[in-house]
Amino acid sequence: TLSQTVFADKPSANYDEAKAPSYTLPDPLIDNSGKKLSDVSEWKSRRREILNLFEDQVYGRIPAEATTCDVEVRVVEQTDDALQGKARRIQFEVAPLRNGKPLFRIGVLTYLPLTDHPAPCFLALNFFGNQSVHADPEILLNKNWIGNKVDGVVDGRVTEAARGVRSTRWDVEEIIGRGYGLVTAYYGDIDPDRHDFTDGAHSYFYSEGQTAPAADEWGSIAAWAWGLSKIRQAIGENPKLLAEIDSERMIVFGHSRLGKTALWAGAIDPKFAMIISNDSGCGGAALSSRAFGETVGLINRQFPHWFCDNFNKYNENESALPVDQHELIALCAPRPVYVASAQGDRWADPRGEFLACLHASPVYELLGVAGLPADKMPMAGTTMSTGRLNYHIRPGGHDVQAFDWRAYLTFADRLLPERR
Ligand code: GTR
Repeated sequence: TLSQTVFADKPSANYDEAKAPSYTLPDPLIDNSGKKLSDVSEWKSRRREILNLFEDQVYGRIPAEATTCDVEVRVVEQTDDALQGKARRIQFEVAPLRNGKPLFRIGVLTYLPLTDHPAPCFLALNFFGNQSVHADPEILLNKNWIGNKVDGVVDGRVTEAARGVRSTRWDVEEIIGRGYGLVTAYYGDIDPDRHDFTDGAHSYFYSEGQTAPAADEWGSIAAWAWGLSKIRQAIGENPKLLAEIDSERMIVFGHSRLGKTALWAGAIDPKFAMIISNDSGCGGAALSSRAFGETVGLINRQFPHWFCDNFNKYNENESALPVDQHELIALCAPRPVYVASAQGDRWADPRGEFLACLHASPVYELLGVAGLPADKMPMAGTTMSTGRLNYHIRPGGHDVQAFDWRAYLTFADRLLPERR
């Protein structure tokens, strides 16, 4: 399956702390000219510099036309009697527009608590289609190509047997019971996860004659992050959805490659109120400089379409990186960010994920809020109860489990802004 077995320790990687290279991280509070920031008013322009570096060197720039395009919403299905009468379900489509015409459609599934006010929501992409999230027979089956292997996906197409195949990763009842909604879409509706730039979001925004993104233009992670932002935009502009979903209290969440995506979505879209990265690893929350577990070279060779081509410059050459992933977390400041690891997921470098939070903390402090409330890795299975940056490592493997969801819900209870 996509979880433990395939992505456990891989022999080609280093797992020995003693063999991790020594490195000096770029300081988020020293600007490109070498000047140390002395005042919070200087953060805005420093943030722009860091964002530019990530755009040019890591994830790639999203074309301006894609960033600014309008979106259309089409509600497809709705009931107040979902999940044995405990939830409202709304299924809708979001279409980016050009000249008023839909380019393609992203299918969105929403479960909401039966409250009388718009609910704060987790917005998350999924790996296997919306029907994988819950066994609910009314979820529309995904019709697009799915490359990941799972029960019920036959020759890249979803069948009835693919209902609920990843329900253990989505604690829908717990989320609803605690007063939150879940908004989810299949990442392949935005861009199929394969090394092919003739399809998906990229293909709609090429300039005349262009067939692939330039070296500093968006890879698939940036496309997925853009899709998350478009879904948020669509909700924020639609009166019907706004009555159900509190668009100012949307938490962007993702696991693994989609955890990398959630962090980048938080960086490019300041309207996400909170950001959660579950086992995101290399190119997500883990420091690239440590070259522990999955490295820049390993990820670029296995997934040449995820990042922009410029990122290849740092294959086996991490010391040349002008940014590292603690600065990705810093781009989200002062918004709350939760980073989670799993003990059995050494491929994702749990210590590197912890250290990225630690080294993002000074930016939170400059902005006048508490960052990570620890300077040593916490014990496995424990959570933190203060700070706007939180981290845990739980026992078990590369996965999303009930422990993770409970920690995220408690974090959201504590730190989401008050309802307006
Ligand atoms: C792996 C990849 C990881 C992680 C994982 C996943 O193959 O090496 O970076 O993204 O896929 O998304 O499950």
